[in-house]
Amino acid sequence: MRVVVLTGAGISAESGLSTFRDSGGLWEGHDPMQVATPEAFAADPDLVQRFYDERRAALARVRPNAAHDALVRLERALGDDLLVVTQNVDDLHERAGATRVHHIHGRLQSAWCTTCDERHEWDGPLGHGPPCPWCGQATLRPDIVWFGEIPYGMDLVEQALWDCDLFVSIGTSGVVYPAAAFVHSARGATLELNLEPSEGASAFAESRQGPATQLVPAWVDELLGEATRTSS
Ligand code: BV8
Repeated sequence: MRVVVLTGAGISAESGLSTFRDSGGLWEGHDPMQVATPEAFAADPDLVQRFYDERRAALARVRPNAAHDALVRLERALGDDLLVVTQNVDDLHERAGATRVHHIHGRLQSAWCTTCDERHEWDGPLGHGPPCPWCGQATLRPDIVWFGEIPYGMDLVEQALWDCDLFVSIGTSGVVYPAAAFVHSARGATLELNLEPSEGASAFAESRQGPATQLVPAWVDELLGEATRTSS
């Protein structure tokens, strides 16, 4: 059973990280086109760096929840037959113990030098213009895929969607592309787990509503239960 799981901000909501579009979500605080675009970074780098410095600092105040933990249980059972493709830039999947995670929109804890093109693990702020550890230039930007930029590892993702037996989408509104179109590339069965039906809910064979910390552990139990039953 090869499974591809897509996650969005909804899986980290119960850990205390605000989502993008829900009321009080990030976007209300900051106009997305103001902060998550290369144009915005060119126009006002301090604003964009502050936006991401705040979110990077917030990671220290939150921890993975039962939904992240359940996906680690699934990884332990499926091994290489599981791939978690996340739109999230937080590190909660990895802090739960996940190893098979691909961040298509980058990571808060990575800094990218626009002079030497090197990427560096980064926990602190970038707003004060620290030098690049490799070339020394003060040209480090958040290693985040902004609107208008090409998501990371699309070939890997498209191949996994083509090969999968089951595609499951968790905690995403289905508004941002190309992630919102993955359900159409998935050749296997499709399932959505979300607080409310997403924009693309009708494209899924099944759509369940509820909080991720309840839906995801229950679904993993079900899948592993099935796996145990069919293998015995
Ligand atoms: C690109 C990083 C070319 C930054 C992000 C086609 C049609 C229309 C537009 C486009 C199109 N193709 C491209 C575009 C343009 C654009 C786009 O999609 N615009 C939208 C706004 C219309 N896309 C791009 O620019 C992309 N680049 O297309 O390049 C290309 C494409 C393919 C191959 C080669 C080249 C780049 C997009 C990436 C932008 N960066 N994030 C940052 O984090 O600051 S996007 C950002 O928003 C997130 O990463 C995420 O991807 C996205 C959506 O957010 P969600 O994660 O879904 O969160 P949201 O708040 O929206 O929803 C939360 C959901 O969870 C809700 O449904 C809620 O009900 C649920 N929920 C809440 N609590 C819970 C819960 N569920 C369960 N339990 C809970 N407790």
